[in-house]
Amino acid sequence: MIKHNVISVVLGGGKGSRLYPLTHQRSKPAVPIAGKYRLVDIPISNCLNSGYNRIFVLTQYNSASLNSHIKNTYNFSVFSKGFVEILAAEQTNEGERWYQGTADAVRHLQRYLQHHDYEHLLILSGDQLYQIDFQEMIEAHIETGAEISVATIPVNAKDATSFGILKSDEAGNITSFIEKPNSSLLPPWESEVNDEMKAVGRVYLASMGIYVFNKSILTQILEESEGVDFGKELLPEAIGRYKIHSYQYPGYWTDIGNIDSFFEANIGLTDDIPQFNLFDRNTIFSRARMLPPSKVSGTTLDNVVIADGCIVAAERIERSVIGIRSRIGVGSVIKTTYMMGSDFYQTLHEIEDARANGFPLVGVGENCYIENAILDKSCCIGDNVRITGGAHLADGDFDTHAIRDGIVVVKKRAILPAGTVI
Ligand code: ADQ
Ligand code: ADP
Repeated sequence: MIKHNVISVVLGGGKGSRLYPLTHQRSKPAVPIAGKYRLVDIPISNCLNSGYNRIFVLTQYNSASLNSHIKNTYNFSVFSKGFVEILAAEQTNEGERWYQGTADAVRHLQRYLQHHDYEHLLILSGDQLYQIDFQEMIEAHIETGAEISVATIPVNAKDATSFGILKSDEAGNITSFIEKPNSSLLPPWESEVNDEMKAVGRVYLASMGIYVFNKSILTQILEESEGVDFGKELLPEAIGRYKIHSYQYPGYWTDIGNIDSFFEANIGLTDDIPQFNLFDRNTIFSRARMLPPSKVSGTTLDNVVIADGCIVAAERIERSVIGIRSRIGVGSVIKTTYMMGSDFYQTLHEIEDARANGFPLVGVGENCYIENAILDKSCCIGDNVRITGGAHLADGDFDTHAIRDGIVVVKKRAILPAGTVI
């Protein structure tokens, strides 16, 4: 039974420049993860699994893939009040204007919220991998009499500089907050944490960028403050003025804002017991595509997550995620790679045509070697291509691919002719 009157807001992304080139042709919430989902499916599924089905997704710009994904995935019955609605910055009536920050995005949403009945606004980041029961968070928010709640998690000193760090009193009230402190400022920000956390140096309490606001408080704060960002302005300004509760989350949570963390989050799914559990009772919702089952011939698969609709004849694949409709040719070896798959199948006729003209087919050709790479959707990798990502490669941006932290990211629909070496 859902007792709470909640609307959720997913902050779908600023420019997404840290995820370039994956965000070159699509908005950040639409970036494909885990072979068959989109980033935005994670926060939305968390909301739906918590019983909260009124959801806005705020994004800087609309993309065809985001729209079609939301439209084709989140359909509620006419008997339900549920909706998932995208609001893009460029679409406001005041003309084209970028959201200046997270709070500014929510300030724009206020107009739309007027027409809805709710008590609590649950604000979520769009680029994180986690499974939380938000009902428990809202329950704690109400029980503690909080006006604002912030979900928090202990982190180590290295990570602490990338997050909002806070201190709370024994009752869990947040007494101070600093956004992304540099390491010289860190020492006084240590918190009391349990022995397990202390043993691994996770002694700083980080904001997960997940907030609950009482309706009237949020309206007041957004009116009073000129700030455009929750972490930089609104939260620090609210300390001491409102009752802000720290909801400490004990489970797995990771921020997937850049290529390196995006790659790690995907490859992490291939671990024997992954920290993020796809095989959970709670469904992660995504588009139901009605694809055929995958067909694998003569391949040794070791810690591989493989989505629907693939045709795989590779020699060996290890520690990799293979996305929908992937085709991988005979003799190829793929290691520690996230292949997103394809949006379409080539027909037998198209395949014949491409072969006759010496064009690589969509997917990975024969006798390729691919390691430490992300292959965006629908790339055409010719036969005998070698991609060996790693620390030896400097960051760079090229026609067909980019290199970020040693990871080779082959761009969407890129064509790598037979024999290419990266
Ligand atoms: P960051 O993630 O660095 O820190 P920010 O860049 O503001 O903060 O992003 C928060 C979320 O909002 C992300 O999902 C982002 O994509 C989205 N977003 C950013 N600008 C947006 C805009 N203009 N319109 C729509 N969406 C936008 C925040 C907090 C920290 C906290 C970390 C936890 O500020 O205190 O520790 O999240 O990840
Ligand atoms: P992404 O998944 O990379 O974010 P989209 O969801 O926009 O991007 O990609 C799906 C697109 O692929 C759809 O617009 C669809 O029309 C297109 N598509 C489908 N079939 C074919 C095809 N046979 N050839 C080229 N494009 C196709």
